[in-house]
Amino acid sequence: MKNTSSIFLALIFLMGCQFGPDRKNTQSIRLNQIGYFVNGVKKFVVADSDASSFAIISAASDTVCSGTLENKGTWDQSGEQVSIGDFTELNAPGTFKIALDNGEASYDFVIGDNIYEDLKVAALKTYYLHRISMPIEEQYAGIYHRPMGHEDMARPFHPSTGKTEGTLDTPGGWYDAGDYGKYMINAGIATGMMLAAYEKYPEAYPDNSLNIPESGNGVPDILDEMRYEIEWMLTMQDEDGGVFVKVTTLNFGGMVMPHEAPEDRYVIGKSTIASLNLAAVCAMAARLFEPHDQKFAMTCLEAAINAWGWAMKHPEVYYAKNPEGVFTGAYNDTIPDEEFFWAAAELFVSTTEPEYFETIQLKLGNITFRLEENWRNYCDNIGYYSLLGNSSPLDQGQKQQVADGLLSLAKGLADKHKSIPYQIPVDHFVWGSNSDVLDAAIIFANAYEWSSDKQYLDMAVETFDYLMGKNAVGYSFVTGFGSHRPMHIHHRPSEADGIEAPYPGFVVGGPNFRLQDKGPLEQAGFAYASDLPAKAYIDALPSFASNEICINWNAPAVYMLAFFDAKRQEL
Ligand code: 9MR
Repeated sequence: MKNTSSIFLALIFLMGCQFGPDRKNTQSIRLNQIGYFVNGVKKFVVADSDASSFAIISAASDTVCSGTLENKGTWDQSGEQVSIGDFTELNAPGTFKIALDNGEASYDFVIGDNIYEDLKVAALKTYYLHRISMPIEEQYAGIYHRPMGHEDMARPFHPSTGKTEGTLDTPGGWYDAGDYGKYMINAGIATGMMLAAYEKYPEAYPDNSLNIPESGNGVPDILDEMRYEIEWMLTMQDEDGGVFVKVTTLNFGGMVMPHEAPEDRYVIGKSTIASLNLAAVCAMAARLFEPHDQKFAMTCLEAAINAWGWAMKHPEVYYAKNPEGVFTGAYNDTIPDEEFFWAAAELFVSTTEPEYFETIQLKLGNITFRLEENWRNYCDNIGYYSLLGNSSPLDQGQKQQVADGLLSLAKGLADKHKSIPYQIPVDHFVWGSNSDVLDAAIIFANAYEWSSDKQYLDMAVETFDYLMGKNAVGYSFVTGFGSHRPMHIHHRPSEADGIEAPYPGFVVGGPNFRLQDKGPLEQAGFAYASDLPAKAYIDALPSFASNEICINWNAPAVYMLAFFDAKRQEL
């Protein structure tokens, strides 16, 4: 990039002032639709365009800098010819747009030093909006207020729990997604990731930052929100320490508001992996709540130890598939290794007991990123982050082992990032792919924390740009944010509440080449514009496979927004 030169200005003049204010927005410029940090890396993609240079235009229509586009070739995942523009050197705050030499222009964006403040709050506030057993009040939720959803008292046990009679009081928690179920495994990874964000960046969501009912109680709001979920998780523990899998109806229900949805919800399944998720989260909660509420911290610790004990005695009780007659989310998993590692790591950090160290000691350097389905494949990464944290009892040499694994993983992802034309570390787009992209950004964030290597900070920023619009469909993938944003998410309350704009702050699933919803979409008269993997996204209500929202997809966004909040000064 170079600063505005006289040659460039002359060129603009000769081209008939094509960078003027009346140019049309174009979909070929894929930028972060919120904007860029003043001192941070600033890149955008231009797809399938004959442009070769760009200018950045200020709100006063001045050309403040310019540059040439770097051709990155064709991306097999999107079929596009991709160029990158880089205006990192522009470090003036303000509102701008990108103009190309072929007459195309971008949406407006900002350059600032706190660009994500509103998004940060909204991304975590979605969890309040999803609370199950209390009314969501206008003073906290504005136009999205609603009556209480489900009481979830005296819910019958499904035979898959091993119980043939009786009921369970299991109130509280968050709705999982576009459906009204609550699932232990997904609760585990979502809550665990946000507790990890809190442990690392405790200043990101202090008391009074969210305007939730508990704001002002002296406890950081993020902990209050996590507690609402954890208290539900605790109700799911059986007397013997084992943990039930989910509370749902037998089938997914219609597109109605929570308080209009049926109460015929069952407690379903009991498994090793559900128990280990509870153990991991409650072990984290034990140390993080300790300064605020010792009694609750002790309750959590006891629950974690009991759940661990049950899992050790029953290491292969799998919820491999839904039992007959149950059709809600399965979160089926038959490989408990990651969960054993994660739970043991958190229990070790919180208790320093050698028993837990035994499970993790041979795997200290083994962090991996088995892309797809964070709830199934890489919840153990949270354990690795905890082992690197300030409360970790590992000695320096052991920590170095963990860090070496992390840095070698990050280096592999960095190589990928450089080789993929969009400059992101992921080129595999399945159900919930946006969370995979964010989870890769978290790996960069942790690599930066450990190494202070600036390339990882830049890559974390660029990877987040993908979420906000630097992607192959040109959408900001977060409701309520960005110039071109999802409006028709697969989310029952957003559909049924009569309000045009969906709940704000939700990360949608994103491109998914498997198109599991193609049939229902076609029946409803919709069609994916493309089945190329990175373009397999549609902003349509029936698209549960690309346009749903989910608690485990917002959680990594919350983590990254806490990270950016803490690193603003370094950006
Ligand atoms: O996020 C889950 C994804 O990884 C699975 O491939 C998919 C199919 O099993 O299920 C997703 O989870 C859904 C859950 O089963 C029910 N609530 C909505 C979740 C998001 O779509």
